[in-house]
Amino acid sequence: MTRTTPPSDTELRAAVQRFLIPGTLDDVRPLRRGHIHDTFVSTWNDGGVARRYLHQRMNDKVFQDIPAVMHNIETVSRHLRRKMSGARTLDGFQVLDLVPTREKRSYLVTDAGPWRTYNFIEDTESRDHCQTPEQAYEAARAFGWFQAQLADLDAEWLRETLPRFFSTPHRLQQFEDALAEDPLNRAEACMREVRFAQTRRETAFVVDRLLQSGEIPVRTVHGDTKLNNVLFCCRSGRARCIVDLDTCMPGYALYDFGDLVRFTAATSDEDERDLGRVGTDMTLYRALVAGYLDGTRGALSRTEVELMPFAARLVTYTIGLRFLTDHLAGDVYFKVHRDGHNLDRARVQFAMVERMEEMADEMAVKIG
Ligand code: GN1
Ligand code: MG
Repeated sequence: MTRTTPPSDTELRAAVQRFLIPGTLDDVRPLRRGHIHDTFVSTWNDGGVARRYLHQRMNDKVFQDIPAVMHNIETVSRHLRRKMSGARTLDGFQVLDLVPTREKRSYLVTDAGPWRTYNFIEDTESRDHCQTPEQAYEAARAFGWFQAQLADLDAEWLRETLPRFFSTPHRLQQFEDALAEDPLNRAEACMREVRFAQTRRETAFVVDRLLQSGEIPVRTVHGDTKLNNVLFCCRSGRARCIVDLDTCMPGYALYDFGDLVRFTAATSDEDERDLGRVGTDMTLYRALVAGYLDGTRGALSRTEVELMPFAARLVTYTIGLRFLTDHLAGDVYFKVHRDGHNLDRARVQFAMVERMEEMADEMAVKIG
């Protein structure tokens, strides 16, 4: 079922009250974040104590198998919790808890859609922009740590909720299909971006070939390593929790690193209209490299380390392809808030790829 309109206030309040939360609901309001789900934060009064919760109405057009998504999240959380053996934290990191429904299920289905609820981790904050190299280092260390913890999780336990999600050749195919179909006749007005995508099509196959030949391993990855998917401790500034496990699936390690660079080291917003502002901050980039190498704790092979700068370019190109594809297809996947929003996003990604190509020497990772 496609749901493009936000839930009504009545639907929202009814849904959140079906979760097993003590006390009475005081307030619930939208939190504008992410391109896929609708997110809300609620405040409850439990005998004078105020507590907050995070709710999401999941997008079941994108994630057509919600039980599989929830299975993956529960499997990963259980794996991390087992490693904690009763402690509240592991290496200073916490696990985000799902709040069950009153029927003790991990998610709820109402006429307005499928819902899930998380505990809000107090004293933490998420950031849309990276302000310091320390933040970049911490975010990369956290995602590296997360990946290292999942190295001994049997990949067979995870379902591939979005088939070939990380495969650039697959994204290229989707782009070529959308271009051939061009349902809204948008292609003509974005030939510059189309050509940009086409002239780099060979890079799309590099990682898939290395995976097929076994030169780099398949690893379970987070899959959406935006800075705002890390919760930072308000007091120490240290990374405390990794959130958004929707795309946690078998992939290649450097997808996570590439996506980190794409978002966290970016000198502009993902949808900036002034392309002169677009680029990669090299100080933040170096902090990301250091944090990611520390977080993965020597688990990466020499080939993987060498590929880090290439991965940054590849993932940025791939996300650019996805935005451009969605623009051509009529904005059916990513939420848009203005005309041409997906095209703007694609332009930013491609401009960033160009900058990274120019800086390839500077971005190389020294193996020592
Ligand atoms: C989507 O909605 P959000 O921000 O969690 C997308 C990611 C993209 C990202 C680009 C399931 O993530 O793959 O990298 O937008 N998630 C899905 O900003 O497609
Ligand atoms: Mg996400």
